[in-house]
Amino acid sequence: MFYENAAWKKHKSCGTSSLLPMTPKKPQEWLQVVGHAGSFHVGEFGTLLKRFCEGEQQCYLRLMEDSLRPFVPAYHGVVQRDQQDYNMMDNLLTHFTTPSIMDCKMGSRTYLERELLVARERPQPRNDMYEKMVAVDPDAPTGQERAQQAVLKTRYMQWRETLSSTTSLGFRIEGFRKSNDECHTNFKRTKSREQVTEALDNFVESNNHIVWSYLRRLKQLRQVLEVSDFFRTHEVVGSSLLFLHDWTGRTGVWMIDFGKTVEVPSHLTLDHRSPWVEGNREDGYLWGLDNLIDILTNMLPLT
Ligand code: I3P
Repeated sequence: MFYENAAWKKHKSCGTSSLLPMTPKKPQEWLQVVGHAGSFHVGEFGTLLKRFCEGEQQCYLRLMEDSLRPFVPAYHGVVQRDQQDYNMMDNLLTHFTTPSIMDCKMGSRTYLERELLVARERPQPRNDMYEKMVAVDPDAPTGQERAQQAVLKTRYMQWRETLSSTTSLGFRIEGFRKSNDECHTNFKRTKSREQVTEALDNFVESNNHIVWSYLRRLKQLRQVLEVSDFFRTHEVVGSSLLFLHDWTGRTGVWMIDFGKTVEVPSHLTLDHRSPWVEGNREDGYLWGLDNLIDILTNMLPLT
């Protein structure tokens, strides 16, 4: 069962989209809070079906052969439902009991370099993004944007990045749902370390054991990212870390959403920490992970 009215983003076949499922009183009862509405179905045998995107499929196929495999949902190929193709992957919630779940969008940039080129060559100002912008800050549009009642997508994305912690910390909280069904999705202006810390503390309900477990997993992930062939050769944009914990103390973090992850030309390798300069394809993913680890570490009492 999908809770489509609450979907944050409209449906589309590719691009980033993730899930915040509802407390699974029955395994098939899901709530899509973050993600493009209608992009997901719960499959059989503990699987999740995500609307097909070829770029994402290529990433999953490569990731299944990479050292990052333990940090992504297992990929099981393409299936059809009602004449629509879906990528089938493990449903990460299967082994949790009424979990709390959080989506953090990683990186200091949320649009691909190629999107920037397209925006320059064929600018397509968008009214929906203008509306979303003025809803948050009526003073944000320029005079020209106000006259057009429209903004370019890249301009909107950059504005979102600087308004949130994406630019300042290299990641942002997109939303979370706690095991008691409390749902928080209003993080567009959550920018400072203090604001992010407060939100994270709310998510883990000040439970140091959970923080410690997340930290251990994130440090393992960082070690693997630093040696992963896949990671070194891909611009990873719009990808999220999915955090899950439940009352048993079980925790997990996985990388999800590879709809905007693209291979870079062979003469480039990325370190994911260097500042972005157009052409270097750097995405700030590891810089963001460093900051996230640092913030979580500071939430623990000094020993
Ligand atoms: C959306 C968000 C998504 C983006 C979407 C934006 O803004 O930045 O990441 O999808 O673009 O509308 P917001 O979070 O403020 O609602 P992609 O990452 O797939 O580009 P879209 O409207 O073109 O789908």
